[in-house]
Amino acid sequence: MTLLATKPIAALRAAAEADAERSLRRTLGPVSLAALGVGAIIGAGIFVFTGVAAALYAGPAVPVSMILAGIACAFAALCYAEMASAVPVAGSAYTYSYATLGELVAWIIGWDLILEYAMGAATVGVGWSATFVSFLDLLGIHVPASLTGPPFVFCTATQVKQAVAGCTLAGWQATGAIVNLPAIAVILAITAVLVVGIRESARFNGFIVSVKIGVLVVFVIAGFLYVNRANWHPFIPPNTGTFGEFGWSGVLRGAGLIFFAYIGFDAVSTAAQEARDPQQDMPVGILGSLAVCTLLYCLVALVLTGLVSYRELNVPSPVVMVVNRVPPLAWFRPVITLGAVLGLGSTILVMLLGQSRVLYAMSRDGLLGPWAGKVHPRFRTPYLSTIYTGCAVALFTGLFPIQILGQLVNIGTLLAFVLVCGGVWVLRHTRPDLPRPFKAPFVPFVPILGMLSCLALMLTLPLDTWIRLGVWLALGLVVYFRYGRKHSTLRRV
Ligand code: ALA
Repeated sequence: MTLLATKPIAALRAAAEADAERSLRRTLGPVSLAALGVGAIIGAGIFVFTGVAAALYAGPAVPVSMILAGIACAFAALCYAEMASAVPVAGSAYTYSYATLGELVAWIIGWDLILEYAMGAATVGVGWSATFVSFLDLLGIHVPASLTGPPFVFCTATQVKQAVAGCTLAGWQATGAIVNLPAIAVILAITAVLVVGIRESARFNGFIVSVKIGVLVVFVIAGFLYVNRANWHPFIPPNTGTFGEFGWSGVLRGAGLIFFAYIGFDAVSTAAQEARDPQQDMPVGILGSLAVCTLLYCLVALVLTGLVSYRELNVPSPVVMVVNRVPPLAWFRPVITLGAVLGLGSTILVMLLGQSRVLYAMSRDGLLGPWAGKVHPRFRTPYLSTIYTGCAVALFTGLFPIQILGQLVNIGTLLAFVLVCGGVWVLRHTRPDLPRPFKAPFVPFVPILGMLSCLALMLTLPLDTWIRLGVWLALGLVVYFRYGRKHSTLRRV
């Protein structure tokens, strides 16, 4: 059997029907679909990365970066939706590609999704920690800095030039901190919740989504009153001479980083089979949630860069910092801090849940060891994969700086998008017969533009990030050829 062996879609559907988990079938309209997307999307991207993107790459032009990243996501999202509707089973890009593109591509995507979900959770964990520490400060509880940061940070030449705190030499630098303890604690706590299997109830999720959006809307409205327009000039600060450090290349690199803020829209595409009228509602749901987020993000970024100089925004929780800096907004600090703590917590939960499901699916297919598929006898959750994921994520969130983690998440997710867009195009030729309740419009243009725009965003990321991706994928291939290929249930059948 070749590396291109695919899993029969009929078998997938039958398995899905037998899966008791999937008994819930709702009829989602365009508005509920968009709300689902917005809930999954908003997280550390806006609360944390907007500051970094403005301070290091794009300056006040960070909304332009956001629009560019949003457009790339829109193309990819339409392709995701087609894939999800053609293979209507619970799962992620991993399952879709196994059914359509073959085992090797599925393995690569599954392995790559670890960067999206596990590293994503680690990234948001760091953002959560900074916000939580700021919340404790408000209560008069001060956690020592040595316990709230990574032991090392990576400094670019520009950060050294700008005398960014802690950066005296380019490259890895000791920070004096030992470990990011709150980040580890939140990951372990959420892991415990997932093992016990408390499902996010729809009402609780809805509440957190409203809180997240509510605090950002109030931030925009209240903040606009105190904007100092001088901070927006120059809108695109001149390039420093290095690619990606301000100027248009900086706007592009900013888009490569702020892309993080959009991850999660695939939640809408996975709900394709629950949509009332997928062909009509999915594009509205997906593009609608992307449009709402883009608008909100741009406004937040404008207020952020208008309240203080973009140079000051390279901090772990810029939104909270800015509110703190403007005395008339002091009343808002507890509200936005608590809103961010809750909102980021829910993003971590969704990501850890996604990761354990992908590992579970890979184990069920024989590509990973049986440990990842073990279901707890009482809680009925894939507890071992959840616990291992939680421990690994805790290690990364406790020891690594947020930019390094975030860039790795982005490059991994962008690669998955490129493969999914390519897959949709290929499938139109190889499996024209496949029923597709939702079809991406203007094929092949949409998939091609999706691939090109995601590749362009990947190219804006630093070389180090590419090297890390290469090492990760190489490791994945070793695992596949030494284990997965021999144990694949599809092969054994
Ligand atoms: N889009 C999600 C966030 O910004 C991953 O946290």
